[in-house]
Amino acid sequence: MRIFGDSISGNCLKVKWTADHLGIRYDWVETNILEGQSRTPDFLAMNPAGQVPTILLDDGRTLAQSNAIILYLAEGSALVPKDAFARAKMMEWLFWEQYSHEPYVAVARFQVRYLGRSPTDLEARIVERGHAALSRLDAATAENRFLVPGGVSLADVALIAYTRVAHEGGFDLDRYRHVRRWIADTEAALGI
Ligand SMILES: N[C@@H](CCC(=O)N[C@@H](CS)C(=O)NCC(=O)O)C(=O)O
Repeated sequence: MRIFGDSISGNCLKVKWTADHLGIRYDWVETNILEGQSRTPDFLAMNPAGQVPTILLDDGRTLAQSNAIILYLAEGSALVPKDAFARAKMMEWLFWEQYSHEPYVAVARFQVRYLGRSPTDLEARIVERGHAALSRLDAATAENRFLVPGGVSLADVALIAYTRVAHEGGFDLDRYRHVRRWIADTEAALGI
């Protein structure tokens, strides 16, 4: 399998960490999004959305969307709860991450760290919603060691990706002590 990913992207690192944790072999193809390498004709033939991460399986099939990819890779492993309700809870976090966390926490980081914008110049809505997402995570991790009770799961993989670097977008993680504890526990559990 080949993983097309940019190492600056949390969405791509989710895929790398999942594969590494599960001992899945792959070739990493560094794809620089700032240089438009996900928008070349060859790349668009693989993923018309022009985005990383994208994986290319040995039989030629391709798959995009970080959370779809990690779900595919982790099928049958301990990162996906066996119990139907716990699995659905994990999915609840995965969908929430894409709609209510990543568009704010990751976008703020991208604008500050990679586009050179000052955190004080970020759109107020991005900052507000980013803090709302971090507050929700703080409340959840005050109650449970991992997001889905029972052990580390893909919910933690997906949410840690941009949360652990939220400070790079101007979010002060000192305000979220349960989140900081959860980041440390999740990093240890995943070996990242
Ligand atoms: N929802 C998608 C988001 C993918 C995405 O936005 N990828 C960004 C990097 S994090 C990208 O490829 N940007 C380059 C571009 O759109 O040209 C996922 O979770 O994989």
